[in-house]
Amino acid sequence: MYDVIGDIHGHADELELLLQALGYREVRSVYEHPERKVIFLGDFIDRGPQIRQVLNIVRPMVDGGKALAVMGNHEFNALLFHTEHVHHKEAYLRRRDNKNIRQHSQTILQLPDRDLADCIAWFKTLPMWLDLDGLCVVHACWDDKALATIRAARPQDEALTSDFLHTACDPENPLFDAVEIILKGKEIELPQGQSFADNESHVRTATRTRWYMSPQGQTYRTYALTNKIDCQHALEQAVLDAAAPYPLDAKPVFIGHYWMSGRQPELLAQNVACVDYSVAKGGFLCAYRWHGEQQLSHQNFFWVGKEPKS
Ligand SMILES: [Mn+2]
Repeated sequence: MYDVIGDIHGHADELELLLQALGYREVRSVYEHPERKVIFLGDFIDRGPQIRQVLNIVRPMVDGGKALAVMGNHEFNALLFHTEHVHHKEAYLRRRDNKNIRQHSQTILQLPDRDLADCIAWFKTLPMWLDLDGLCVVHACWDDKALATIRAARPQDEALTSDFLHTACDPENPLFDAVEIILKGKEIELPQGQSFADNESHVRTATRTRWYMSPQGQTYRTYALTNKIDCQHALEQAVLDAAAPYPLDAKPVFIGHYWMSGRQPELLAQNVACVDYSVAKGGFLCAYRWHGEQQLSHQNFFWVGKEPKS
């Protein structure tokens, strides 16, 4: 059975406290549990102060069979940031502009070049999702069509190739959208003239959606995965047509990524749990202790750290 742990973003102290609270103990410097394994949801790097320590806890657990892990968008971005573009000399697949450098800066500052290269090689081996007996795990969104597109480009979860990374950076190629959906979730444009300010005060005209819900009968406000949108228009037909809600009787799916806030973790649906509670923004590091249930319970959340500010 599994304990699913959300986005860590360089917060090793909280990770150790959480593992200890869940009954994991260090054996020859690797955390393990006699009966359980961790599943890490990705986003190990960037933002926080202890990125190297986090990787030094997570990697030996995964490599030693004490944990599984999927890739987060920050690991994927790091792969692109450090992969040279084959057609553009001295350019990288992820533009090294101020915004992208700022987002990745703590990782670059904290990891010596050799360690960083070693981590990049390891990130390439991470699967983008896990479809296990009784549960599914993905960083941001479970979408069968997107999974099939990625599967076709990476048949056996082999290490990501330079070819794959180049193709995934081409907005004209279906692999681009597929990776965006799986690692960042789905967004919809708000109706003309509508916008909102996100947590970092950026004005946005698109919003992340509650992709797992049926969009029928919903408004922009209720279908958005943020409470900052007031638009009460019904969703446009194109949004309804493009939606692929996650069936209530499907295996439970665990996600991270969404910087949730609140006094305590809540389920998104009876079979959908987000375990990212914003440890890197003063919130807490969260886990779900799964016992095999199809219908999830909010009582199975564990967390350490402060209550996230909303
Ligand atoms: Mn993320």
